[in-house]
Amino acid sequence: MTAGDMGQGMMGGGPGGYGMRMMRLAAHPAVVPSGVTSLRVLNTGALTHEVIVLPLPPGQGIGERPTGPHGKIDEAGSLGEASRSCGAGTGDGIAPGATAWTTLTLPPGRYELVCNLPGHYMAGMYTELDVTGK
Ligand SMILES: [Cu+2]
Repeated sequence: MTAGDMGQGMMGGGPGGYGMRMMRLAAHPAVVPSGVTSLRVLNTGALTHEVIVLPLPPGQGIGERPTGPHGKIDEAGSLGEASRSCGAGTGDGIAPGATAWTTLTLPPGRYELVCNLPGHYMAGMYTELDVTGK
């Protein structure tokens, strides 16, 4: 999957002003079988990003989580995180051009992959990953 943003050319708009949907996450593939999944994230953007895996509650769509005063969502219940440049698991964020990875065991269900750096979720950094039964 990839985590991207539009690069320096699009950074105007004042403090925190990234605008809507100028950052994105894309999962390839977006549907995987249950069991052990290796998540590999390439940061194609100009900013540092991360990817956190959260279960998607029934009836809830991606992008619907409320953001707090710091522009972050509640990441309680996270099942895994890839945020270490050129490494596995949790780190200080994925530098531009770097790859991060993590290995998860996911039961069937719907998941939301998010970047929870301040303001990034609001800017569109979320995508759905569906896990199917065998
Ligand atoms: Cu981000």
